[in-house]
Amino acid sequence: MASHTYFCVDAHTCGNPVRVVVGGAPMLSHVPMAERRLEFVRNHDHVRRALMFEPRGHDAMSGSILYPASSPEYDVGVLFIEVSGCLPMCGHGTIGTVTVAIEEGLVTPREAGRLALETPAGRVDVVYTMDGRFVDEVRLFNIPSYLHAMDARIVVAGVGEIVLDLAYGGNFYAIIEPQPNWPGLDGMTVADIQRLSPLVRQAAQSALEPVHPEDPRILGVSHVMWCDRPRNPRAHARNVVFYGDKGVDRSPCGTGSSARMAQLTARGRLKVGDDFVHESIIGTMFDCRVEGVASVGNHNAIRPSIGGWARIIGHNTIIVDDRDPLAGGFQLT
Ligand code: PYC
Repeated sequence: MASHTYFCVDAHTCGNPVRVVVGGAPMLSHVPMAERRLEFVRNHDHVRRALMFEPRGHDAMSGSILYPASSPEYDVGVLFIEVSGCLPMCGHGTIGTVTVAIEEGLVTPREAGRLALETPAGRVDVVYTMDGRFVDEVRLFNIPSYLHAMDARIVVAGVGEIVLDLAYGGNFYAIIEPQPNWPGLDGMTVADIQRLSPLVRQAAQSALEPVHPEDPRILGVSHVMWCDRPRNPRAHARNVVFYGDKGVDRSPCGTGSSARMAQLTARGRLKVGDDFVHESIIGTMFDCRVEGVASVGNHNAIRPSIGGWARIIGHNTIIVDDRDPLAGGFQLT
């Protein structure tokens, strides 16, 4: 019988949870974070399930673990954990993690207001502003993001034909805009999103089977983004992102916003220098921007940035005790 204690700081970024594990996480080899992610998935995924699933987490739980970076070019390494697995990159997770790391004094920046993060998807530079001892805003300069496929046609049971784009912004997103068989978000309940998104994801995956052109360890359609016009006059667009088995992002989704800007730029609807304010299902917003161009394999890509805020909501000492029959975590299906 064993009992394990994890020291966590719980936060949320624009409404979506970020549980930052600051003590008790497994040691990993001193290799790049992309390899450490695979090592964690291979040998320690039970830690993710215990901390993300019920009874300690819930269907939308998300978080990160801080590790020493593998090279001096970075300030810290970040492993993203979520109900859906270990993401290569997570935008709302980055904003929450940086807020926690700075406010709790876990990372000392070499230059005030800047951090270089080593994520499994690559280097992510971050700038942040302070209001007294609190982090006010975090802006992350995300990895190159690109449109992978355009106008893919899938058939969704009970809905009919859906046309979608597939874009990468740190995860692969099936992106759906209003169209004859899907009039938009206003008629859609959260239960509808949770019912339809797995069908869309499965069909998009079967049709497109995406693999990152420069890193074959990153593959598969993991997220579905439903898009519509904004409610808030300050925003340019609204979205709801689905992940895991039932997760609905309460924030405007950082990697999703990056994928969306890559899609809109490839379609000529955004250009370098444009701001893009993205609104979430609960009305919170990310201030995003197309910072520049890049390439990913043979694809034209963009360099997106995402600005947002996070708040710490508690210090959480989590116990996983083998005497507990539900120690490994569970999900309702
Ligand atoms: O903000 O990148 C993000 C994200 C991914 C899944 C949920 N949020």
